[in-house]
Amino acid sequence: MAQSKLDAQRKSKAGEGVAAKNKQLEAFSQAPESILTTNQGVVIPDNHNSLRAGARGPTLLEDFILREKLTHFAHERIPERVVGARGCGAHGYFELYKTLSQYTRADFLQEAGSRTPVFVRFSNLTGERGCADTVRDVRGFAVKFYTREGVYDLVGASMPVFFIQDAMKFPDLMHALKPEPHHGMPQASSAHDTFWDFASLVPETTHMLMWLMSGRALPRSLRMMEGFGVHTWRLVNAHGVSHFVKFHWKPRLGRHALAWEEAQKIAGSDPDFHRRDLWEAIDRGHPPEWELGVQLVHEDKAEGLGFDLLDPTKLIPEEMVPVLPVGRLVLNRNPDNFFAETEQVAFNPGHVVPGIDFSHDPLLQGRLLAYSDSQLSRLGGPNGHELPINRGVCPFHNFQRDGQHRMLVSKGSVSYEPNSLASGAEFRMDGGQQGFQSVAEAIDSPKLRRRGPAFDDHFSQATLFWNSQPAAEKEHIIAAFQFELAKLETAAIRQRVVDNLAHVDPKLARKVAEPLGIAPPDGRAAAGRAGFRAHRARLPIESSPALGQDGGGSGIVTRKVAVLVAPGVEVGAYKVLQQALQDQGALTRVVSAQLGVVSTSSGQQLAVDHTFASTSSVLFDAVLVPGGSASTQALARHAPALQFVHEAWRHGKALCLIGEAVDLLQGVVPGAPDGGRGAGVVTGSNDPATRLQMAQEFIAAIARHRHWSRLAADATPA
Ligand code: HDD
Repeated sequence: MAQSKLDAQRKSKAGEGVAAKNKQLEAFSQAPESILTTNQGVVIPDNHNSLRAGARGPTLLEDFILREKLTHFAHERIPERVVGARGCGAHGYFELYKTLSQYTRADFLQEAGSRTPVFVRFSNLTGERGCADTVRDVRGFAVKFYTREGVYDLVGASMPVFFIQDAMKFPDLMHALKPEPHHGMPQASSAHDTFWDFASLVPETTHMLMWLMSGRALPRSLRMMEGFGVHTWRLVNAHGVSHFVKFHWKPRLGRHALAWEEAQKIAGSDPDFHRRDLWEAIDRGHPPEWELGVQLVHEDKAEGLGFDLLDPTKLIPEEMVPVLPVGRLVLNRNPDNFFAETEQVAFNPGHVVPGIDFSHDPLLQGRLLAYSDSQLSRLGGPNGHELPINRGVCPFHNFQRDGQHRMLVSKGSVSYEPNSLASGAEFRMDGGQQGFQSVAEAIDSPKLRRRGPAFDDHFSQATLFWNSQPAAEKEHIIAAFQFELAKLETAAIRQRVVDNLAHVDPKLARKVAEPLGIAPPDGRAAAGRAGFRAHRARLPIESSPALGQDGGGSGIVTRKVAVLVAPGVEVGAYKVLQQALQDQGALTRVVSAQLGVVSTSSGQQLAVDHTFASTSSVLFDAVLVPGGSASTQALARHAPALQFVHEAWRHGKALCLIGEAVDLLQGVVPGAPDGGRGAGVVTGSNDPATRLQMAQEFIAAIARHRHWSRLAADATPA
């Protein structure tokens, strides 16, 4: 019986899955009604007053309506994820460009053009469920593919490497990184003693520390962030031939970062910055996209790479093995209900489908146990796969039964195998070749607790990452180390960190140590410590542009531009610019001292979207100030307006100052070279002949994302 259902499902057309998943979710959804009932369906006569003995008398215990309501409320929380607690998600699909049948038998990777429904959840690693979005952290990038041959979860992250090499250290890492247990601080931050104590004593963390201190830990948007499968996985074809594979998600909008000061301010101005950004982009019809890329390594060639593919603190530089684009991920539908979907979704790296298999990466192997275990307590039992968001689109059948919250009504007397009683069933019900086949490799080794020799190389790829950064990004990394280490109470930990950094790059270590009041970095002292390994691989490349910050993508679609105005604003040129920005998919918002309208120099009225008090420059990508002498004078007298311009300037954002508005620069960045008119600052007049040219320059400046050199040029606190 099960066999025939499986056959039917395999014959269904690729792409029908997206509609099938939506239909399945729809069957469980509920819209608001005009009448309220209890959970038993009894109509509630009055939802404002409990039942009492007389209008001023005590409430009666028999009020089952009140009791049900209060009891449900008291139990409407489930434990948050022990890591990755803060997250947001979206529905969409994965579309394959061309068949990967040469490498894998995975059904969803066979047919060019086929679409597989997906649900994606992005998360912060460290913080609790209510933490701010823009904290310095690695982001989870978990993709659930509802394929015709089962659910496949690619549970990845925004960085291609991890802190540790062995799952044995995961609880230690997370205990060190999470708030300290005696006082529960700090929230969602690595800038505290226990984290750096652990990190300094476990030098295998060094490569990941470089990523964590870089702009990669401060994405401008989840839509502008890369994703990685991190571990080496395996693709296995129909003949059982296996290739090692690394998965990459490349964002269409390019990878872009926030400035650290900006990220901190956003955490206060809009703690939901990332989830709002994702929601609004989908809502406004700009579905974010990523390209799935694979790096394939024949199993026989893995030895020659110079590092161990099983070590999750290593990546394969793209210059050594190119990333082949194989398909695209499109997120085009927001969830209907945060709890039912985003909170209850349960990812598991152990959810694989035929054609995808595990490598022996010891971190991955530990994860295979951890997720279902964690979900047992989070979802309260073993039936989480029955929740609508977790259900596959293909039928499933086995003799597992019962347990908390079982929804399936399994029929018949048979719940064992083999059997001869289930109607139509054979005595044995194995799927044989149709089923998941593990790679049939011979393993004949002694049992031991030891890592491969190349795992001892803790620094060569950290150095590669450092060498790959442009000058401005190097400054950000140094500043990030300095910020984090200055927060520590224990000087000896600072010293150990910079001693380790001397093995990444002596100049980096020296610069980091400068303001910290410690001795100069001493690489030999680091080498003398327990846990330090001297092995260092020789890589065939010295730097890898793909590892740099701020890359790829073009255009300004969904970028937000603040337009600062005051009464008397001259809108001639502004209207042209606004139209040009809108045509390119950017969003303009008018900011002024008061809500309502401002009157323009020509007597028109311009609607205001925000006041200076209700928004902030950090929530925008660029700032446009139209001209007009009255308007400019009013803005120049209004401190929040000046701060808006100053902050945008020092955070390297594109600015366009029209006519008299150019004068604002004198007030905000007096000491800057060229009076602040450097890269990314577009100025122009209201002259109709130059408006289009000005619009094009401004659009190009926004598309560059940031003009980072300005951060170093201005030392004035914003
Ligand atoms: Fe993990 C959640 C990603 C190592 C144990 N992890 C979790 C989530 C993501 C990752 C994206 C959130 C899933 C969701 O949205 O529901 N984890 C990673 C990556 C890792 C990694 C990319 C390294 C390559 N994780 C890792 C290890 C262990 C865990 C080594 C334990 C041995 N991770 C968990 C967990 C979580 C989890 C405790 C918390 C809630 C859950 O799984 O369902 O089991």
